[in-house]
Amino acid sequence: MKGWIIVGVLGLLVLIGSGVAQQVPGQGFSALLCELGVTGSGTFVIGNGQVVVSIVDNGASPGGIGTATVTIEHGKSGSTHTLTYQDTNDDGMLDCGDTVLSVT
Ligand SMILES: [Ca+2]
Repeated sequence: MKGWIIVGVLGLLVLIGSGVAQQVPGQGFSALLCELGVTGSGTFVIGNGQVVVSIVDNGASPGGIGTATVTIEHGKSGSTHTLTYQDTNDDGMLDCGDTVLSVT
């Protein structure tokens, strides 16, 4: 079961890393926050370190709109994206339960 989650996360990250972030639904990224266990800023290693996701959360007013910088590294390549989110669960930071509005 855990393996399938990792495969799904890797698939999504490959999509993002391919430069088609604008086409990745925010909904997919919202699910990714839960799968990675994101709470604010942090670094998350997926698999055996094939993919490393670094998040710098700029915070949000509780219930408001926030932004975070997301860097995805896979092998020797990497990409940086700006994520805009609605702090749906009113805790002032990016975590599972928030709605990702856009990823650029
Ligand atoms: Ca939140």
